[in-house]
This record gives sequence, C-alpha cells and structure tokens, in this order.
Amino acid sequence: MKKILLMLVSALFVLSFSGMLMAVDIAMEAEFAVIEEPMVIGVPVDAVDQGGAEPDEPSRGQFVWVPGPPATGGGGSGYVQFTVNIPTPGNYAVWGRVLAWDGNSDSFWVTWEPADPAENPQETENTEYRWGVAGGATWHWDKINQWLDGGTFERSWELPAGPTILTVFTREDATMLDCIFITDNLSDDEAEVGPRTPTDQDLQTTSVTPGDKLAVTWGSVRANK
Ligand SMILES: [Ca+2]
Ligand SMILES: [Ca+2]
Ligand SMILES: [Ca+2]
Repeated sequence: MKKILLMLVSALFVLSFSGMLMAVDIAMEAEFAVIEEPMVIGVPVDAVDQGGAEPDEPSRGQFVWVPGPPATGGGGSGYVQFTVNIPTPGNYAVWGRVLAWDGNSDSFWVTWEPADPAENPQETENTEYRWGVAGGATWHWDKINQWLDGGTFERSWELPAGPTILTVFTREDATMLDCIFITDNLSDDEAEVGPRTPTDQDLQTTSVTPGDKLAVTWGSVRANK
C-alpha cells in the first residue's frame, strides 16, 4: 500500500513538473472573438469589393477588418477582443496572422489587460500600444510590436494565470487579422516559435467566457467613452 502511494505521489510530481516545463501556446481565430463594429468579419471577395487585391484563403475562410480601400483615411474605431485564459503566470508574446496591402492599411492598437491598463488607445493615441503591422498582400505572421515614434520594438506581457483580455483596436481601415498565436516563447524568430493556425481543439478550449471580472473592467472603460 505504501509502495503504491509512493508511486502515485512521484507520478503526480513528474506530471506537475513536466507541466511546468511544457511550452504554452494558444491559437485563436479572430472571427470567433468579440467584434465591435465597424470591425466586421470579412471573406476574401469583400476585399475585391473595396478595390483591393483578393487575399488568399484565410484560416477557416474568414478574417476581421474594417472594410476600406487601399487608400489614406479611414479607421480609428472598432475592435476585436479575445478572452485569453493564461494557464501559467509568465511572460507572453502574441503573433498575428495578418494582411496589409499598403502603408495606409498596416497598423492596429493593442492592449492586453491586466498587464496593460484599461486604456483605449484610439482615444489616447498612446504609441506604447501601437502595432506597426508588417506589410504584405498574402497572409503572414507578424509578432505584435510597439511602434514608438523613436523606433519599433517587439512586445511581451507579464501576466498572471486566469482570464485576461487582449484587444486589437482598428487604427487604419483595411488592415486584416485572420487569427492570433500566443506563446511563452519570446523569440523574434518565426521559425523557432512556429506560430500555427487554430485547430478544432483550439476552438473548443478558447471559447468566450462572458461575465468575468476583466470583462467588467473593460465595460467600465467603454462607458467612459
Ligand atoms: Ca486606410
Ligand atoms: Ca500606416
Ligand atoms: Ca480566420
């Protein structure tokens, strides 16, 4: 009996230890998150309707964007918001699968609560939260950065375990977001990090959990608008 107990305890120890060493990665579809207009779900033909080049097929056929032509102007309202359940406290980075036609459709604002304050960068225009999206007319991965006036730096966020709120706000219309990949691998090397599109399993485990405390915090921010 003692021997069995000892085996159980050591098995649990090994399991929890390997759990600690296991890499954390979470893939989420943008079109399955909470979307605030004029950010909407798009399909490739919608881009043609706006006078842009037709994108290749996004993950699960859809992406989010504020529809607009590849031209100056537009943007500044709407967002997509992800409730991300962080399994282990630590530092995390986010990669977005994006498409950006030109210099007039290649940026977002990003905050991740509670590491970032409940701030609306569309109002404050705080460049700490400005994401300069890598250009390209086909879907590609771009690590979310901080595009300051003095230079562009890759971002990471120190987060507690539990539900967190990642918001990608429109800055320029026509900037497209297909899905996101969250990882505790902070490398800037895409090949090393290996961002991936969401699997069916990912979709089941990342469903929106309404009514949590952070969502309430966000609600109070929205009310201040
Ligand atoms: Ca534009
Ligand atoms: Ca731009
Ligand atoms: Ca997608």
